[in-house]
This record gives sequence, structure tokens and C-alpha cells, in this order.
Amino acid sequence: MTAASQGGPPNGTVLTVETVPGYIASRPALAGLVAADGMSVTEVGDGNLNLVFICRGSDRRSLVLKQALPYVRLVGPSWPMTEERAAREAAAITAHSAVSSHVCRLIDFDPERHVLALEDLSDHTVLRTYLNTGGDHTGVAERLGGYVADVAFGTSFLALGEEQFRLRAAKSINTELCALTEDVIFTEPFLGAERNSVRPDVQPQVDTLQHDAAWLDAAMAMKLRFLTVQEALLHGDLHSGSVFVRRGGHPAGPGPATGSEADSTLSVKTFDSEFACYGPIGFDLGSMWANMLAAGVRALVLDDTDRGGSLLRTVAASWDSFSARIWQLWPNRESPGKYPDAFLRAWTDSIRVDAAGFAGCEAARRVIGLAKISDLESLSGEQHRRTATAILRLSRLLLVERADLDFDALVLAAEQFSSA
Ligand code: SR1
Ligand code: MG
Repeated sequence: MTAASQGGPPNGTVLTVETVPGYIASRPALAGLVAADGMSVTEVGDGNLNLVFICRGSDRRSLVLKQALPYVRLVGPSWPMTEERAAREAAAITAHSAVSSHVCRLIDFDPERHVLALEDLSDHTVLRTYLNTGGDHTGVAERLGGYVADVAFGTSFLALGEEQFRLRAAKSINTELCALTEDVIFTEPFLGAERNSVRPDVQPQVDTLQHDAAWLDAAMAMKLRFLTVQEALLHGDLHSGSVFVRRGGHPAGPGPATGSEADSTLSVKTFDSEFACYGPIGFDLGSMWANMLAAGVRALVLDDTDRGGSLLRTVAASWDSFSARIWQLWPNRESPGKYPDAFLRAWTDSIRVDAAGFAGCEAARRVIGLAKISDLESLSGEQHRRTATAILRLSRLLLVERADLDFDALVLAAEQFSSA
């Protein structure tokens, strides 16, 4: 029976705050969760691609609906984009939830209307906002490093065996969303595009970089890695806008760190995995690193020196936790005889180099490309110029020096770049 025949809006319709209660009532998996009578519906989608509704019943029980539109919301119908991305996200959530607790829960998926029903994490805060408003980030990067390791191991040939791994990779093809990533992360910031924009006082540095052979060659090498390497089912867009955090039972917000007690009450949940694909594991780590570095640079430019330094050091912290977790999982590999320890040593070395290079691409695109970040865009004048300039200098360092990157040297460089 279709949703329409049960009283919901017909297939092909875009949900509205008015039609959401009828839609929920029409979905057997949802009807009992939030009562249609007295339901409040708020559209909160402030992302680049989709519609998002928070639906709360009179008994305060709630859920979130996310509908993929047939175009990129940020630009409008002139940029069509497959609605099948909702199916890719549902599949990724399912696969990632099987191996990690740090994933927003999927309640229902409607493949006809391209709608996901998700747990409502309104008591959490988006990590980007949290970082930029002084939230205590103790333990967050460590959790994310562990999450990437769990997903990397659990969706790789090590856990699945080679045959299942290849079948899963074949099923997870996400052509259009990967093409979008290739355009906005690996092509446009480096080769130039009409969709790019930079403020006039940053333009000279961008012009210089776009004629810098070492930076360009390194970015193209990372583009090749993204296009050709299939190690695990990535989140595919693991920036700080794709992570929710909460401490205790209350909305996460500014407050002092309280050591291990704070860690035990910390909730970290990833969401928005519509860009999921089989790809190089370093892509997820690198996306996270670039955004943590941007938050750190911003804090330094705003003279929040201790906090800035501590945000910059989350790169090393997340790597340590990724590495420790993957070695912890290693004994569980399906075929120990075929994969000696030397295999994982070489692999983690290459993941680390990849992560640095991908962080360099993500850093550049957040200054030059279409999809900006509030860490930077909320600044003005000299503060904006200094932050943008430092992020671009970090992009070059991460890309060109990716094979020899030392985390302490990275922190020192970021501190130095932020003071210029
Ligand atoms: C249309 S802008 C493209 C970006 O938006 C998403 O949030 C992803 O980050 C993607 O790269
Ligand atoms: Mg997103």
C-alpha cells in the first residue's frame, strides 16, 4: 500500500509543515511514535541540500524527517541532484550503526518519497556551532577518531572478507554525490570556477596559490586517490557540521572541562552521510581535521589562545584514538594468516598521509569554494583576512608536506600563521 492510499501526500510531493502530520500518520513505522493531534512541525533545514523537519507531539515525543529534494537546495532547481542520495544515506546509517554507537539512529526510510525518519537530537548541538561558541570539546575528537576506525575496519575487507567487501562496495556506488565532491572539493578551489568566491583582501593569496605547482600537483594527487581508492564505506562529508554533541542530559554548550567525568557524559553522533561511498579512509579523517583546524585558527585570531591551541591539538588526538582503535580491532580480522602486522602498519601510514592531504583540500575549499563555513564567514575585516589566510597556508602545508607531517609542527605552524 502506498503512503497516498493511506492518506499521506502522493509520491513526488515535497513535504511541508502542513503535510508532515498526515505523512507521519501514513507511515506504519512512525504513526505510533508521534501523535498527529497537536503535533508541532518546524522546518529547520539550514544545510546545503535537503529539507529537514522537527516533528514534536503534544506528549513531547519527537522525531526528525529529512527529505532529499531533486536539486541542491543551496543553489536551487538550476542544479539538479539525484534524490537517490536518501537511499545512500539510509544504507550508510545502517552499515555504520552496526559497527559504531556514534551514529544518529534511523527510524524509517521511505524510498518512494526519499524521506528518512531520524531520532531527534535537538538536545544536542551541531559541533561547528558548539566549537565556535566556546563549548568544551574535551573528548570529542577522540570519539570521532574511534568512530572512523570502527567504520573503517567494520566495512573493509578485514571484517567482511574480500568477496563481501567487493559486493558491498559495488552496491554503495554514489556517483552523483561523488561527482559533487570531486567538483567542489578537488577541482573548483584549485582550478577556479564561477561558483567560487573570496573576499578582495584574500584574493591575492588565492591567485598565488592557484599558480603554485606544488599545491596544485598535491591536490590533483588527492583527487586521484579519492577517485580510485576504495578502502571502506566512508561517511563522505565528516566536517563539524555533520556531528552533534551533548554533555550530560542537557543541551551541550559553553562550560569548563571536568576531565573523565565530562567524558562519560559526552554524546557524539554523526549525521548527514548522504555522500557515503567506498573511498579512502583518510578522506573522513582529513575532513574532520580541516574543520577542527579552522575552529582552532578562528579561536587564535579571536585571542582565545589556550582554546585555539587545544583545538589544533585535536588533530593528533583524533589520530591517536583512530590508530589505537584500529589496532584494537585488528585481532578480529577475518583472515589473520593473510594479513600480518606489517600490513596494518603500512596501511595506517598511508591513511595518515591521505588524511593530511585531504585536510589540505577541505581547508582550501572552505575558503575558496562554494560551501563556506560559519567559523570564517561570521568574521569580518582583519579577523576574517587573518583566519582565511592562515587556513590557506595550512592547506598548502598539509598538501605539500603530507608525507612528512608532524603534528607538533602542524600546531606550531598554525599558531604562527594565525598571528600574521
Ligand atoms: C552544494 S554545496 C556542496 C557541499 O554541501 C554539503 O554539505 C557537502 O559538504 C558538499 O561538499
Ligand atoms: Mg551535510
